[in-house]
Amino acid sequence: MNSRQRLMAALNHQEPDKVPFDLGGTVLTSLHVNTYRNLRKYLGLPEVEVQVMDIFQQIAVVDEDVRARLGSDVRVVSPRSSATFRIAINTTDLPGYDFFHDEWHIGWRKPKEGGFFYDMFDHPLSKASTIEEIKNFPWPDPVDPARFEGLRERAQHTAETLGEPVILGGLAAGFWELTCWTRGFGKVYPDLVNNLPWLEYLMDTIVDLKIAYWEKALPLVGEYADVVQEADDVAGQFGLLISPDIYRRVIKPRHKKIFDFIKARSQAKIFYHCCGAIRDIIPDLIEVGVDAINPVQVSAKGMESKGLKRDFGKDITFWGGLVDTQGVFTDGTPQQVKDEARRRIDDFAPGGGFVAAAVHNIQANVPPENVVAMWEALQEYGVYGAESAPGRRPESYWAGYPEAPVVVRAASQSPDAIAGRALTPEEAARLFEEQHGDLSPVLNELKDAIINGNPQVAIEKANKALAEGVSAATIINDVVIPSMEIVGSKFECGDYFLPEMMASAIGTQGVMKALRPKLVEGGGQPAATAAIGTVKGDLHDIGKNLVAMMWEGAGFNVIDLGPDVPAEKFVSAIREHNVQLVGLSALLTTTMPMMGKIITAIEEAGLRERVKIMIGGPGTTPEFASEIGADGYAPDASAAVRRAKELLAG
Ligand code: B1M
Repeated sequence: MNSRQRLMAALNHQEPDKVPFDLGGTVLTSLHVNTYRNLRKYLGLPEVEVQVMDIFQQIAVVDEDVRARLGSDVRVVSPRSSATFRIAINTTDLPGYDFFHDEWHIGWRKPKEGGFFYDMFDHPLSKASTIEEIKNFPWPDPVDPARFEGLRERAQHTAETLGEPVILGGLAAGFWELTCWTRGFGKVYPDLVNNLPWLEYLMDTIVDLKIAYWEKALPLVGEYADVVQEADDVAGQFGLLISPDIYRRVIKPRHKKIFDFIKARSQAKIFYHCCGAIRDIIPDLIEVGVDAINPVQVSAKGMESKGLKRDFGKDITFWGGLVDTQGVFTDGTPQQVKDEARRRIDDFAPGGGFVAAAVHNIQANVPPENVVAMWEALQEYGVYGAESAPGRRPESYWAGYPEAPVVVRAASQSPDAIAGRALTPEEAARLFEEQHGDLSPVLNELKDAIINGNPQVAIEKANKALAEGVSAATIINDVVIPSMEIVGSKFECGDYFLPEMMASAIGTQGVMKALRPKLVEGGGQPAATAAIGTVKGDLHDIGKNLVAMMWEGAGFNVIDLGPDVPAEKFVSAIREHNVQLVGLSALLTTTMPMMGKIITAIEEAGLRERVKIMIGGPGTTPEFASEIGADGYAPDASAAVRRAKELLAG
């Protein structure tokens, strides 16, 4: 069986000779360049100049010698850039960073010191508000002939000469991702709540560009296109970022349009990448024609391998999930990695429908011996028909094997709500009623505008209340803070997702901006001053922004230091602003150790006694918080408010 036959058998839910393996086959299943260099060395292969497969993620092209040695079965065939576009890296005009703009005019930057990746910092449509601006935007030409030069020949070579499957790359990223990247994450989620027609126009413009690309690429590559690659991240660690309802009303019809178009013109299977906890929408993905999901983030909520295979294994292929960089891959022993890989093979491989790959690109902190241990597990346990084949283990093996957890769909994704530590929305509403039930009409309207995520009305009503003589302190204490408590409880119980929560929080931010000067004039004080940032090396800021907004909504004066924040900046913020609460956010296992370093720096500056320190982010835990000497941990933005108040009170 060659690699092409092996992969196609797996995708058709048949057992090939062995589980197909993807190492470096796509931009979502490769290794960080540093890890790749280490792996080559570990395998005793000669030093080579490592080619970068994707400049943004700094992942490597896996060379033929490694592919042959480890038997990778997958190879992407991607379009080239348009004729007019070349990346021009600017090393001078943004202090501390190298940066460039891509052909969608999105700005990307990499920290000069210790930066692992290029990340977005400039979203070209972030200030746009009219349809005309979308129409007049200089969109890249999806059918520029330069993109397609040699595409068919490369596909033919891959399929016929190498006997490998052709994974046909798409135009840049998924339509939703491109919407987020051009508009900006901070704008796109609230737009889903209160600017939807405009946003839909933007989405449809991008969908049309993508379809124009597929219209040309598919007939050109023809019978060689085995798999096409699409990607749209819509989930985080504990659940979807958007509600299933918004997915179904807004995103799914556009996925369907693109996938139907592809399926009508080719036999290709659809590979769809989406990180995080996507269990709730897997049936929808199956319905719109997705054949394989990646990266199967088994550490995310509801994504346990055995349960996924049990519930969806007949209809979808799991492409990934072998070992997760959020777990033992990074800090476990090779034996632990092997055990983990073996368990995933056992779960996913029986009956086909499994393409073995790590959960997402293998990060810069994964030791090479662990990459090899993952591969060894596959050689030992991933051979169908063998004594040790998936599903043919001796009885002794199964003793002590974890049972597939039965997934009970809780209304809530939040650890605090599940544990009963959070107020339910009903309790929060009752409390509001008891404490502030006799609000004037304008304050009632302000409350509704905050809870329903209508920023403009919220600001208007706050100003009207001020004009009517209500004090800033009353507006904040009697309306803003308890309204945001209701919003937080809705988020924790799963009624609200990122868009609704951000829309409310943006309204609150605007209200607080208008009220703060009046509060100072009236001799009022903010509840506390907090400095928050995502730690150095980490540019994920959606969660941090949400925590900052919720803290602001709880009446704190918040100094948002941004993403990629070094220890010195936290230290100076504490000194300059008389900070009482420090918030550290990190989403990468490569940057979590930076949290400990920042705490040490605060100690060394003699400031530790002055502040409480809270941490959060999907890889962090209460145990990790105490290990590094933080005072507290919160799993989400609403819990972060509760914890902050507890810490400051204690
Ligand atoms: Co990235 N990414 N990403 N990413 N990304 C993760 C984190 C990852 C888990 C995905 C995966 O493996 N499947 C993975 C990390 C794995 C690991 O660490 N081992 C990962 C990776 C690897 C990467 C890159 C390296 C690219 C790559 O190779 N794939 C690259 C690195 C960039 C960098 O930082 N230098 C990268 C890039 C990106 C995008 C730019 C595409 C985008 C970020 C956009 C942005 O933030 N401006 C992105 C996204 C969106 C994600 C996922 C899909 C979602 C994260 C998110 O925004 N969630 C994520 C998957 C996942 O989480 N499982 C993933 C929504 C947000 C509201 O939740 O941030 O968790 P969250 O915040 C929550 C809580 O955690 C908590 O409250 C928040 C609100 O409820 N919280 C706190 C957060 N901070 C807190 C602080 C507190 C208290 C609570 O006190 C102070």
